[in-house]
Amino acid sequence: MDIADKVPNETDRLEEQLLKNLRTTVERVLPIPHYQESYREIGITQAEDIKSIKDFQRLPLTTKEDLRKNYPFGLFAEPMENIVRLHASSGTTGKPTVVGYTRQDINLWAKIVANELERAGVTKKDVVQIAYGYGLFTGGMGLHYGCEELGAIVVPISGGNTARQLMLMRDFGTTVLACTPSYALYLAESLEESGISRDELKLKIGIFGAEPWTEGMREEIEARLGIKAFDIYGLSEIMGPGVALECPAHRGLHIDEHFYPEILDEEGNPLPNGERGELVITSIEKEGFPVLRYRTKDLTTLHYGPCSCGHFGWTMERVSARVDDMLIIRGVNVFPSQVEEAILLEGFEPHYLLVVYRVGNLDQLEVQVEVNETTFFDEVRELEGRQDKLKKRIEDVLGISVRIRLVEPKSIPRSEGKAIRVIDKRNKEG
Ligand code: DLL
Repeated sequence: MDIADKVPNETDRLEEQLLKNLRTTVERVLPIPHYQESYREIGITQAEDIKSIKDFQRLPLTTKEDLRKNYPFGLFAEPMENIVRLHASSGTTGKPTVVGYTRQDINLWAKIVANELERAGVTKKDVVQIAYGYGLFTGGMGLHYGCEELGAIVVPISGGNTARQLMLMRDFGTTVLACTPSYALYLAESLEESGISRDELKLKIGIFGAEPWTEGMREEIEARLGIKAFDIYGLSEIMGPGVALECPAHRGLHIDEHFYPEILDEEGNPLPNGERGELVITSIEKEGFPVLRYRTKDLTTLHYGPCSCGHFGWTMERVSARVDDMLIIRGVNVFPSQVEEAILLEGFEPHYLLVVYRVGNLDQLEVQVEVNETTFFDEVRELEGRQDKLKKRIEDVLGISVRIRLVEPKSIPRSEGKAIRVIDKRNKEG
């Protein structure tokens, strides 16, 4: 369904409202030289020049590069005296991207996250253990303010110190765990070795995001922790966690109405709902750091319409990958999530690493996969059989030959934040 598929009067009203909201963001960014210059080039000097969604879609896209060029505060729309918080991306190369929030932005963010958590079933009676990192990363603080707004009890433990996490989870009666899916899996694994039994815990809900994860990974975490897992999406440039979150129907992540999403193809042309491409987001009502048509580099598909939970609007499918994560191996596009799915389908642990290297001029992909303690002592022949099956499944999915290396239990580094899934040695060797 699209906005245009609703009853005509309702359609006009929704489109008019959306346009009004988008014009407000345009108005807010127009005094910023970066936006002003690029908009003037296409004849837009005032918000009223945007007369339709089509006009809006002519506006230039904003990229991470634009944020870097305007480092640190060049794209802020409010004087610094009105900014009350800064966050920054954890980028490993170059300058970080910096975002600023006014007090109203912080309140809005808290409300958005609180609404979404409520829809996922979190209540003020819940004890929420926030094991996302606190600091410049938006994960910890974003969830923190949202939970407080909801009235839930917050345990601001941040990431790491796994034994302590488990002890407090038991002693405080934690009911909701918020962290990356890879850390949730690590906690589940550590729980099994900790001497604390699952029956001693009161966990029931997981709010997991900040990195791509598969449906198979969800099933694994849900089974091992005995919880319902919800996918939460967000990025610091737009606000932080809470741009979208699943509801109990688990039919995609509902995008909050303060964000206007679009999907673009590789050339930057808009794609209709239902088609997969790069997600582009415009913030609505943000003051300190409004962003217009920001290229997220995340690949997903949009749908528009009602959900059984009462939400009406845009829903995005899980982000399976980032454009940046795509490896091109011998001309073939490879995403780590395709390998993760195959690994789980063959009954291996979702602890894996893709190592890409070059022999002569030929790219090679080695998939390192952990075996667990039980299978480690299986007959060599049995293990070889499973390894061959996994190899065949991955090769069928990717369409290129791969090398599988089964590695010892616990030998792939565990992550307390975003997991590292790929080591690309080609450039260093090349
Ligand atoms: O990761 C914000 C966040 C914190 C989201 C906690 C959810 C929970 P950044 O560090 O700026 O912000 O990274 C943003 O992470 O563009 C995606 O590539 C990826 N990402 C975030 N959530 C998901 C998700 C936070 N649910 C980048 N699924 C985004 C897949 C995700 N990828």
